[in-house]
Amino acid sequence: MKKALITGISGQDGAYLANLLINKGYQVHGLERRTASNENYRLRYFSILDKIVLHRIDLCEYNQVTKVILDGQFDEIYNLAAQSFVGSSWENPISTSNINSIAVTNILDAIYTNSKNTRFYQASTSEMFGKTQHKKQSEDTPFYPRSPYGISKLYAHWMTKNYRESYGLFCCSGILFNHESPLRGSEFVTKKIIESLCRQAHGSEEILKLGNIDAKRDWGFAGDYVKAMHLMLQHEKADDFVIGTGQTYSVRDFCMLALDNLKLDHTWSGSGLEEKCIRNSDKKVLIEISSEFFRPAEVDVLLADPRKAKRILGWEPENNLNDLVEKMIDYEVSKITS
Ligand code: NDP
Ligand code: GDR
Repeated sequence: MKKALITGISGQDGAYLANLLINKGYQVHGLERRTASNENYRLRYFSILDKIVLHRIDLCEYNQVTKVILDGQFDEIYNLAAQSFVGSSWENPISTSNINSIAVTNILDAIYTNSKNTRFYQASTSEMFGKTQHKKQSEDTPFYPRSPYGISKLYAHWMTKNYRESYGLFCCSGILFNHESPLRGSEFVTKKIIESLCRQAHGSEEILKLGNIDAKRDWGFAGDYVKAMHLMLQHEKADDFVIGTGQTYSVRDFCMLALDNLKLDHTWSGSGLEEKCIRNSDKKVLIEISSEFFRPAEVDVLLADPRKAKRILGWEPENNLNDLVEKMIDYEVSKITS
């Protein structure tokens, strides 16, 4: 039986990955922080909480990290723990850097010192491309991060590569583009849109307030993306891979897909901060723009070139954006109507 450790197991990807590994027969251990607050609702959603060995440690404390890795002698470690919300990384640049950068060095060094045969996965991100000058982003595209989050992840990305090249450790970075699911945190734009529009379709008088709806992202389904993480650690050679769909859509496009799916006939009017989306039947404002949700520096457009992952790992996304929107709406509506 293979043994895996997942940091950030209480998050979206942690839950999908834990479920995947348990179904493959792994013994799964998870790290959570002492101040963990979400009561592992995502692990409960998959009914797997009682199948996981949980450890409560501080990933920024080297001695605690070392002990878990030395005692565990894991076959695979997936490092998913992070302050993952780009927007709040400007308000919390230091704590973001501690968990997203320094904690990764703690894990890498603990593996090097105590468990050299452990295979390591680092959750890198398309945010490292940031203000890219390239239409599509592959493993060879230069990085230009635009937020404390992107910069902290780039440090960890290079550190992962460095431990691979310096010591021959099996360390991979998955450069994952945005991926969403019914279990996405409510602060991220897709979940925020789906939650509010579902409530409005069921009678709520609220108005959805958004920031830059012209930003474009390559959005996929988290359930597909955790399969890529696992495939990377099964491959004969450690390497870095871009994971995405190869399609990009604006936040406005995402809103329109959700509005259509919910049969909310609508009209957009105005521009800039005055832009609104209005329901045709009763002229209720569904969406408006608020300066509160604009970022100090924006990543305008991201688009993956995931050909290497297809060629070497045989990985391809199984769900398109429509499938994703449907899954997210079904989940939300079932919560409202149950
Ligand atoms: P989530 O925000 O859903 O989960 C993040 C996890 O990290 C949670 O378990 C959270 O614990 C934990 N965490 C946060 N801060 C700390 C801390 N200081 N100490 C220990 N644990 C902490 O993110 P996702 O599941 O969406 O993403 C997983 C990883 O992949 C992250 O590293 C993210 O940056 C990266 N990534 C995500 C992408 C996406 O589109 N989803 C794309 C590319 C990369 P708690 O529940 O206690 O808050
Ligand atoms: P992102 O995801 O920053 O790409 O990071 P997010 O969903 O937060 O933003 C996507 C785009 O939407 C624009 N936007 C808004 N965003 C939020 N959250 N709320 C709003 O009201 C809003 N209005 C417009 C943003 O400006 C942005 O352009 C996600 C995270 O999962 C990271 O951890 C991960 O590394 C990257 O994806 C890839």
